[in-house]
Amino acid sequence: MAIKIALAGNPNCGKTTMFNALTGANQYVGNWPGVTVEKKEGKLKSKKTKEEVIVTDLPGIYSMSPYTLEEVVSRDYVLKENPDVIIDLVDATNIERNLYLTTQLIETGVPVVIALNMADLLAKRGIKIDVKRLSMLLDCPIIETSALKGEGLDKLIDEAVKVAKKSEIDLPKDIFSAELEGAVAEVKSILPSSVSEEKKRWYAVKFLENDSKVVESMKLSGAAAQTVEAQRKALEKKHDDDMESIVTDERYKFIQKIVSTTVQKGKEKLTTSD
Ligand code: BGO
Repeated sequence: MAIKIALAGNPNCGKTTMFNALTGANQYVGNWPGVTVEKKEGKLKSKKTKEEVIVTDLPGIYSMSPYTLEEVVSRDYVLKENPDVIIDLVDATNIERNLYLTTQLIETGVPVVIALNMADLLAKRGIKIDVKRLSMLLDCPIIETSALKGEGLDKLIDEAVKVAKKSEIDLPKDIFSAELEGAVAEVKSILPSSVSEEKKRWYAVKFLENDSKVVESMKLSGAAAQTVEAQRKALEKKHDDDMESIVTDERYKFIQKIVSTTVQKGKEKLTTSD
């Protein structure tokens, strides 16, 4: 069976350039079922892998919330079509903003490999990233790439294929405060057994946020729904804020914490060649 790779990332992170570099002319362009959002798929052109590898280019998005067609298309693909691995393109020159989506992708239970793209611009921009440490803190492999120059792509695919073939399943790591993690754990414990262990974190966070698509898609028992409601209300009261904002804040706090010890921004070098 072919290995399925999903390419995800923010708009402008270099996803089209990467998709073209990986698949060359072996592309099929259509639409996602029922919507006018473009769907691009292609066969990996690299001769390095024995297996057939299909790359699906997900729409560029900033978040996995349920508000835009692009977000819903990406979520449905990741959660329902069982890709073997997600390659998450992160624009290395804009790392804080890009990691916001990463914190949501790693929650889905689908293994993630980060392509730290635009790596060719880092030295010019005076940015230094401790990639090894960042990888450890996010608990996922990171490969530096330049989609534009075709650098790091073989290594990226090797890593993605390795992760796709791994038989053991890693559970997503905790990234929130102890208080929010406590609520997530409570909600995880009342989810139906039809939700696989590795996907429980995603569903727990989404139920806490009262995500309309998730609430519509999964009917909870009365007692389970009450547990979710009680956890949400307690946190909203304490923080005097809505749950989605509380979760967003906690994601950014986590990102700031890890970026503060892994990314150094120096003076930009003055060149005209960017
Ligand atoms: C223009 N390194 C560098 N330096 N640039 C990259 C890389 C990389 O690794 N990857 C992509 N780019 P898309 P989305 C452009 O179009 O693939 C560049 O939205 C320009 N165009 O070349 O389109 C890429 O699909 C004029 O740049 O991203 C593109 O994710 C001047 O990043 C841009 C400068 O890539 C976005 C750049 C007329």
